[in-house]
Amino acid sequence: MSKALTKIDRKDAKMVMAHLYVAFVSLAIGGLCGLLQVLVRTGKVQLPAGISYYQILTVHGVILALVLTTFFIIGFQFAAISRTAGTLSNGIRKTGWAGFWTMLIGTVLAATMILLNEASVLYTFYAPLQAHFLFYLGLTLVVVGSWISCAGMVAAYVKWRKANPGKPGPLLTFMSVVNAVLWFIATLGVAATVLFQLLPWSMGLVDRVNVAVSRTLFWYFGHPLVYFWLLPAYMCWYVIIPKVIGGKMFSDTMARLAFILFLIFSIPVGFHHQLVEPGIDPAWKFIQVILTFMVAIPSLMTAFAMFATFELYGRSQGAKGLFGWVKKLPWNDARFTVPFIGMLAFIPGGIGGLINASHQLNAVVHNTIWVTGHFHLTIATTVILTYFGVAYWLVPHLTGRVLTKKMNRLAIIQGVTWAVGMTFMSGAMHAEGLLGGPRRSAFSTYGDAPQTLEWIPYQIAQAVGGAILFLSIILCLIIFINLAFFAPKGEEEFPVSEASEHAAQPSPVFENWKLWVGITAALILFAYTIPFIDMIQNAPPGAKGFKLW
Ligand code: HAS
Repeated sequence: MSKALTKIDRKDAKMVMAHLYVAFVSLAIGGLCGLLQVLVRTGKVQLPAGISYYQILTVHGVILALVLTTFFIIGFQFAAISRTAGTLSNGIRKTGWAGFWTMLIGTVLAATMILLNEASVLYTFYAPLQAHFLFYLGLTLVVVGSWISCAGMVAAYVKWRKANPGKPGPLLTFMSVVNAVLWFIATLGVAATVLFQLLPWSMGLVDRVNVAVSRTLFWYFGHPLVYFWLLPAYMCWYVIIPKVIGGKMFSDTMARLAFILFLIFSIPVGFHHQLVEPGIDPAWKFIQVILTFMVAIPSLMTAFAMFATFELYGRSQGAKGLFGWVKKLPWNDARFTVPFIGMLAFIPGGIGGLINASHQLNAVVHNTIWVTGHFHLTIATTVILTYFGVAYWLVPHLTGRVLTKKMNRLAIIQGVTWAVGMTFMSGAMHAEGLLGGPRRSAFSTYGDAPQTLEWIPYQIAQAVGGAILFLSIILCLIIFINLAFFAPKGEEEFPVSEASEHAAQPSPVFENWKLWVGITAALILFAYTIPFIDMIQNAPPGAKGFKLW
């Protein structure tokens, strides 16, 4: 490899690696819980020592959906900023460490309460299920830690802008900042329900909680949360993948526009998770469904940009015919193939999302295991395989090692086994959901009701898929440990693509933050103010806490 490779500073690398260690330890714990769950749901296996299905399910959801993702994203975004806007200042690096430790303490606190069986409330922690107050406190620390880190990212961007007046911010840095701003605005909802409702209620300071307000605040946060997960994957698709395949980015402007559209449209859409809930006027649900279809647009733009990148590259290599370019793609390179499998999964995953968002169809699938199938395609395949694909070059880049041919081959096997396992598991979840099989539910034949007996073959298929996925997780962990500690020393590239020479310079308007944050705030106020007033003015007496486990 050439000596001209831009390396991330060693101190920055250490801070990023700390985040990645937590993310991959979370993968190991969460993956094991996932295996146990699918086994329990076959009806043939029981958990030992009185451990409940719901306790394991809570660990699985919290550690994978909240902990793994947040640590990976913050680590990756710091790496992206350090690589494209220059080495972090000491102050910003310290902010990164402060965020890391705050999040870690919060994680340990929340995990301890789950393990003590004081918080089997699942990852959505819906009221009136009531956890121990230390669980909510732990989650609060995770969010506060993430704010500290995101503030560090914004500070790095502001510093770069001051040093480079008039220039567009480096694309990966710009994208990281959009995701950080999205996160600040989105987490206000979860912070509000935890601080003002769930903490005082779980500490016994108040007796009852307004469930509709709490769930609405949760979903105000919960939907943009999925884009907080998705945007780092899109950073890889737009900026890193073109370089990996040897081509160029289709359009820098289009990438920036897609990210700004996510900022604007990803928040005022939470009602699409509450379409069957009472207490919300259907007109407001309808408005938020329309906004949900708007937030699909930047993903459709991304699909277009990816096809364009691949096709332009293929044709530059002499590809002929409509699909000749497919053959020119570097299928033997895990840095491309693993995220590519993620892209493919987003075709059915995205279609499933549009089905969920359609009000009438939502009545068919809501609270069925179809929804679990949907998010195992989106977060647990599209996003997570892209994260793995990133880790396969980022970890050796940070540890001063290389991705060897052997590990590259193993990584491709990892991606393919994931695809096979997920086809079985998520496919069977979708099918069982259409037959009415519930989600968030341990094994039961409900007194041998005939309808429930139809679900069992699908539950067995899910266990087969889940077992294959667990093997794939073991492969991934082997590769991670190898790249972190044992791979030969050397230089692994942090690939960053340039825009195609035909692409226009990005307009400065993309960095008019007052404009974009202003539009976002206006849309949020429009979509939520009246429904919130309604929920508070016409509130029922509220619910006492339930502990059903
Ligand atoms: Fe979702 C529920 C609607 C995207 C995650 N979603 C969930 C839950 C999770 C989740 C975790 O409207 C469960 C929450 C819970 O616990 O209750 N979702 C959508 C919609 C989209 C969507 C409209 N979801 C995601 C993403 C997620 C995610 C992304 C995680 C990362 N979702 C819903 C709704 C519910 C829901 C309802 C509630 C259901 C209920 O009733 O409870 C859209 O953003 C999807 C747009 C995507 C596309 C696809 C574009 C395709 C691309 C790939 C291109 C491929 C290439 C490769 C280039 C339009 C970009 C091809 C190359 C070749 C050579 C062929």
